[in-house]
Amino acid sequence: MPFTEINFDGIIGPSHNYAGLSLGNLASAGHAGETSYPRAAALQGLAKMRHNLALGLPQGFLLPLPRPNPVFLDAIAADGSEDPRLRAAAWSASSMWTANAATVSPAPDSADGRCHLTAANLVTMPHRAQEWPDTVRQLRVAFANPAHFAVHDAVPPSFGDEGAANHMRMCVGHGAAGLEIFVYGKPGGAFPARQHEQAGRVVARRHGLDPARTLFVEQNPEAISAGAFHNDVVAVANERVLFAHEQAFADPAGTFAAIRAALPEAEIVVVPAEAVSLADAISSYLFNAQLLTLPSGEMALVVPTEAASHPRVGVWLEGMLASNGPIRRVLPVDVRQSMANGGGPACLRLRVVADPADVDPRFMLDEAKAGRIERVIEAHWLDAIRPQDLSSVALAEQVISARATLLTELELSELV
Ligand code: SUG
Repeated sequence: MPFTEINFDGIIGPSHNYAGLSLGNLASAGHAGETSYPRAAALQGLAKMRHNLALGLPQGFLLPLPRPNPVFLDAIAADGSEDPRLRAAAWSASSMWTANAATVSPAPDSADGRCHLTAANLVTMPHRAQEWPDTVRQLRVAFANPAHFAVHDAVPPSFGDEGAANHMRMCVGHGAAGLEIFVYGKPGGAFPARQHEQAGRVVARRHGLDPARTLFVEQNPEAISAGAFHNDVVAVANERVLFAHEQAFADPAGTFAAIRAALPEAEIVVVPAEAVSLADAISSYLFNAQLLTLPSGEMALVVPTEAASHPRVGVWLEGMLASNGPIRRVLPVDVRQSMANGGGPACLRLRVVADPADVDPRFMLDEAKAGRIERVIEAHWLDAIRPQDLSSVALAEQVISARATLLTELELSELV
C-alpha cells in the first residue's frame, strides 16, 4: 500500500480522572474534582476509532501508560500521600491525548527518506512530563523497522515541546513532500506558553527537514490567554487545507502568505472572530477536529458533538457546508469524558503518514480487534473515580491489573 495517513488514537486508560492539573486548559480547571467515568470514557474513544474505521480509513492505537506511575513516585521520593496533586499526577491518564505523544515527519519530508518521530518532553506540566520515557518505549515497538522509521528521545527539557499538537503538515497529497509548520508560544501571558520555538527547531533539524519547506510561526498570545494551550485548539491542517481561527496566529497575514509561497495549492479556510469568537471556539473545540481525506477524496471534519450543537458554531458549520469550500462533510462524535479534561477528537490521535504494512500489526485496529478491546474495557475498566479514591491501594491494584489484561489481550505484554 502506498503512504497513507494512519491515526493512532490513545486508548483511554483505567485511571482517567479529573484533577484540574493543567493551568491554562479551561476545561481541566472547570471540571477539577468531578467524578470521572473511565469505562464510559474508553468506550467513547473506541467508538470514535470505529467511526473512522467505518469511513474506510486505516486506524491504529497506542496503549495507556503504567499508572499510578511507580517511576514518577520514586523519582520525587513520594508515595503520593504528601500532596493530592502529586498523587493525581502519578495517576493521570493524560497519555490518552496522543497528539502530544510525539512530532512526526513522514518519509517524503525527511533527508534520509524515513519517517521520524520525536517524543514530546511535555515539560510544562509535571503530570505530563512523566510520559515520554514510556511513550518512546512504545513508539519503538510500534515503529520498530529501522528501514522506515527513526524514533528519537525527547528534546532536552529546557525547551518545552508538546508534540504534534503544535505542528501542522500541508501537502498536495499525503505521499508528497510536505510543508511542516511548527507553532510556538512566547512566555509572558496569563497562562504558560507550552511550546517553545527552539523545541520545534531542534525537531526540524533532527528530522532532516528542508528549510524551504519548514515554517516557524508564533501563536497569538491572545489565543493562549483565552485558553488555547495548544495550537490544535485553534487550527488544524490536512493536505492542502488549513482550517484556522482568525486569531490563531500572532501574524495571520504573514503566516498565510508564507504558507501560500511555500505551497501554492494551499487553501486556507479562516473562521472570522465576528462569527465565532475565540471563547466560542475554545469552549466548543471546533478546531480540535480531525480533518480527514475520505477514500472518495472528499474532506470531512470530525468534530466533537459540543461544536455541532453550539448555537453559533453550529450555524457557522452549516454555512460552511452550504458554501462550496473544500470541507464537504461535518461528522460529530461524542468524546465528552475526554473533552471535560480539554481533549477533543484531534487531541486523541497521533497522525503518522506511512505504509500500514510497515507498522507493527499489533497496533493496527480492525473491527474484530475493536470488539476484543471493548470486552476488556467492559469487564475491567472502573465505572467511576472520585478524586478522594486516588489514595486507595485496592483501586490502584484494579487499574494496574486492568491495563495488564489489555496488554495480554493484545499480545503486548512486553510493555508492562
Ligand atoms: O495537556 N489535559 C491535557 C489535554 C491535552 C489536549 N491535547 C491537545 N490539545 N492536543 C493537557 O492539558 C488534564 C488533566 C487533569 O486535569 O486531570 C490534562 O492533562
